[in-house]
Amino acid sequence: MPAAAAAPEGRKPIEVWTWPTPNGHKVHILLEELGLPYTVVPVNIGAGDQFKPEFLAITPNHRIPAIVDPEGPEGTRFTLFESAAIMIYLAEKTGSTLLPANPAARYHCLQWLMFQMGGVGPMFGQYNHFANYAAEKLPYAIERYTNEVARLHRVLDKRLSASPYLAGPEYSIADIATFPWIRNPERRGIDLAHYPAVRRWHDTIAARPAVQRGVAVLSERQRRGAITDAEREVMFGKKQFAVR
Ligand SMILES: N[C@@H](CCC(=O)N[C@@H](CS)C(=O)NCC(=O)O)C(=O)O
Repeated sequence: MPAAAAAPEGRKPIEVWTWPTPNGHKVHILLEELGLPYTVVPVNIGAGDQFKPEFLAITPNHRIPAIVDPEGPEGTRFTLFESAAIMIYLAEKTGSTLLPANPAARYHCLQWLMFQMGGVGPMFGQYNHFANYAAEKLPYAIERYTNEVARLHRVLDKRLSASPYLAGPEYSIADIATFPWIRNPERRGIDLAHYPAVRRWHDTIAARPAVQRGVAVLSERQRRGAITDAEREVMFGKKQFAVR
């Protein structure tokens, strides 16, 4: 079980600019695990909120999640985007063992965090794009990302056959970053029966109360059903590439 740092009295809430997607859920889950006070600022990425000036003032990349910590490293307002940077920041800020202090354990944790950021996230995201979002179904692209999604599940299954958690014996931010991408495997054509170690790990993490609270954040705003043409235009149309 993780040793999350106790939240000191009187800490000002961290603003989380977010939406109920895997990258948003990582930060929601971590905040819940750490017991840090936070407020949610919904950024409806299907309606174009990510292009609003107030959000662009926090992140030039117009992607959720981003945070505003009123009590940053110098004790002053501090903004941060990129989910892994946010996770490292929050774990270090609280001295949590969710980012281990021991050097070898810490680098293994960062290794699997980078594996999520550079592999699982982008590849699963491209699978979603071509298989679920793109109006035109391109067989080559769907096959390419179907294969990558399966390959990455095999890598995870091998690791989790040898270790309870991604970084080693303890639950860490690497697990928190990866878990939201493994939830709802049917959306990626994945049957976890073929990846028993991933399923054991998934079920262990899914049972954690903080994880359940984290994935519930903004769940009432989650899209049910297929992407609409209007959402497609916002996310993949001209607007996306017009931001300066
Ligand atoms: N590498 C970024 C990826 C963030 C990202 O892709 N966020 C998506 C939602 S999961 C987003 O904001 N999409 C808005 C858009 O595509 O316009 C991170 O980990 O924070």
